[in-house]
Amino acid sequence: MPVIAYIGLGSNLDDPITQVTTALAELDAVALSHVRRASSLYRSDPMGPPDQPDYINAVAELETGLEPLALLHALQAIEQAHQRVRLQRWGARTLDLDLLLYGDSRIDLAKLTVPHPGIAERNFVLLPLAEIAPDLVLPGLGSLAALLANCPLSGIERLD
Ligand code: ROI
Repeated sequence: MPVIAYIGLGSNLDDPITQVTTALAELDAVALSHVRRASSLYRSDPMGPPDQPDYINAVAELETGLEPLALLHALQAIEQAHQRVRLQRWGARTLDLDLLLYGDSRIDLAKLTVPHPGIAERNFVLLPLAEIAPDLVLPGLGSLAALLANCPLSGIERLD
């Protein structure tokens, strides 16, 4: 049975708009999966060390027949294909793909936590998510609308 998953995309190196746009097409090409909706692109201030470029962020709604870990591995393969280098914890990166939500599931494995931890503090996740799924309720976290109401919305802008 297909499941609706939400994927967070982020990049702040090596032409971030192209990184994220290309990754959306690659997500759509993942086995047993297709992108049903994608948010606009957003420019956001870096969370973490401030001495790094601004990020481009987006969220995709993916219908998938893959199990969570198989989906995670597909996301990691796309990251690798974008020559992801990770020099520093919370530092700059060419492409980050986060499995934010997987249907109604709560997953607590060594390699994978869903809903993605930190989602509630990240306006660069909540805002694009609300653009494509405003009525969402996040397992264990409540409504997206309530999370947004409690998250500062400074340092982010939607691109057109
Ligand atoms: N900051 C922003 N604005 N966007 C991101 O996608 C992002 N990703 C990260 C860290 C380094 C936490 N900061 C970020 O992994």
